[in-house]
Amino acid sequence: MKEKSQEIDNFLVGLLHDVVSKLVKEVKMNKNVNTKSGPNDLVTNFDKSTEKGIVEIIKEHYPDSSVVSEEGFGDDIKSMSGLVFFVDPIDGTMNFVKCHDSFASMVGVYLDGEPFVGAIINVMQDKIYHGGPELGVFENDQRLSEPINQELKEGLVVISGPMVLKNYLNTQDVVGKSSGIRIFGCAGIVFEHLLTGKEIIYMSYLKPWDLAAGRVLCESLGLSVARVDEKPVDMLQSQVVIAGTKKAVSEVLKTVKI
Ligand code: 2AM
Ligand code: CA
Ligand code: CA
Ligand code: CA
Repeated sequence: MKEKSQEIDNFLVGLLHDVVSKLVKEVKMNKNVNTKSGPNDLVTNFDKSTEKGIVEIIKEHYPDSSVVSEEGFGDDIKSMSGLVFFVDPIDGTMNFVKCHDSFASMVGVYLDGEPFVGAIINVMQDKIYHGGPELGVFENDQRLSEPINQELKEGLVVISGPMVLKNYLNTQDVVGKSSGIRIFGCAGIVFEHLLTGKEIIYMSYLKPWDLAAGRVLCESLGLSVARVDEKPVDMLQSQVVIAGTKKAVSEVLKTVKI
């Protein structure tokens, strides 16, 4: 299985580098922007074209796999059996539209429901975070070491803006117990920050493609990924997730009120 995960890891690194070289050219171009569920939920022509390209290449290389993706080019799956690729072509679409640098492309791969390989590319910095439980986690070619298991009071937290503003699930108490809050509007960039120890908690409502790659990488590097209701994480559902150091995640689970 290690050989298979290494092969998929190499495949994802090549695929996301190709995506980046195109997106960097497109970031300053006029974008065709549409709304989805509301005025802050955007999709552009580049989200769609990027996803279409990624899904086609995955299907060409792994024809027996399933693909779950945000903008509708993937499959509708009911089970996690076999090889499942989760694709978020542009994570942080609002940032992309506003020409902020914090956006990413992400692919997370699961084998029979278990985290297998993940890759997140920070497009504007051309840094790719990739690996899996059998490989370890890398920033480009550099192996990352496990972040220090800090307590909540020792580190910064990231919690989605709307959740904190409404004190949803008592999240303002979580912020009060920490070193402070940062908000980036891009799940992939926050996962990058957890892997490199810049922040120690990420709490947000995440869809499967927002979570898939980050969960693989966090768990492969000794970080915890839990559901706020402490049920097992379900990759076929959206859920409120708390990711971060083991100590801080356990403190957040005791602080939130569900
Ligand atoms: P996206 O840019 O791929 O849609 C977690 O907050 C993730 O949710 C973000 O990385 C972003 O991914 C998405 N998101 C942020 N604001 C959103 C909104 N208002 N509606 C829907 N999805 C949103
Ligand atoms: Ca979106
Ligand atoms: Ca996303
Ligand atoms: Ca997206």
